[in-house]
Amino acid sequence: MRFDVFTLFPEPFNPYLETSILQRARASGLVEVALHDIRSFTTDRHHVTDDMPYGGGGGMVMKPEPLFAAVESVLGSPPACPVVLLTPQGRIFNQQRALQLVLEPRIALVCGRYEGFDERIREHLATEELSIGDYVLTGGELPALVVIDAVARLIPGVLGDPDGAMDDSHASGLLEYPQYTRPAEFRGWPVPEVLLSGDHGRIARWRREQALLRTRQKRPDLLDRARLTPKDLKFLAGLEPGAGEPSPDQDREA
Ligand code: JBB
Repeated sequence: MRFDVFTLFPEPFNPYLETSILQRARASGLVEVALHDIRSFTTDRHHVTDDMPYGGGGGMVMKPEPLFAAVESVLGSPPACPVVLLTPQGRIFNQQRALQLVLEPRIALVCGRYEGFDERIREHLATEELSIGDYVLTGGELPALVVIDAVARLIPGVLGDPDGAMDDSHASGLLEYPQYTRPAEFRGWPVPEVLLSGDHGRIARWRREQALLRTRQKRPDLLDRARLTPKDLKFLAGLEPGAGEPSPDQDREA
């Protein structure tokens, strides 16, 4: 699978792309990331990529010409692959969208800077807008890396373990159960006895119940869409009423 990234700042991508899983995936040819510097597609003497907004007001706007030239010269016109604009105006990226995007052989990721995009970029170049969450960022580069990372992990063979991706919390729809490693007691804090019991049936049941409990506690919104067995439902139904404490940032899901 190939990602074509369009950015004014290609350099900061490399350190992360050269790390661990992504590096191995690229070395084995499962993932290809091509970085394209939008500035190199300017045609004016000063390589300008932004300009003042029509109608006045503060901030600078990303000019359309260099970006259209970059995307069209790399992907053709019109591009045959999804052209994803990373922007706070996009739908929130999630595991479900990652599972759909991994089916594409090629994806273009467009990273903005300044205070916004000329609207014609949204209307006539992007096929989709994605956000990674509700906070203010300096540019679309970190969101693009997030999308690359989440999607690349889903390509068969990228993770060592063939069904490793299915173990991840968002794949199952529940949060992870608590995990421990040695020592069995640290500063007087013991590992739960069940995990030392060697009783694999009991351990599996405990882990599932812990995953259900903490999902209800921390992210009750996820329970609606989790695939739950009749046994899971019975377990949840037997709990004291009242879901999780509302946490300060739990203005999720309206
Ligand atoms: C940036 C992603 C875009 O599309 C917008 C917008 C607003 C402010 C800045 C930018 C371009 S840089 S930050 C996160 C892209 O509304």
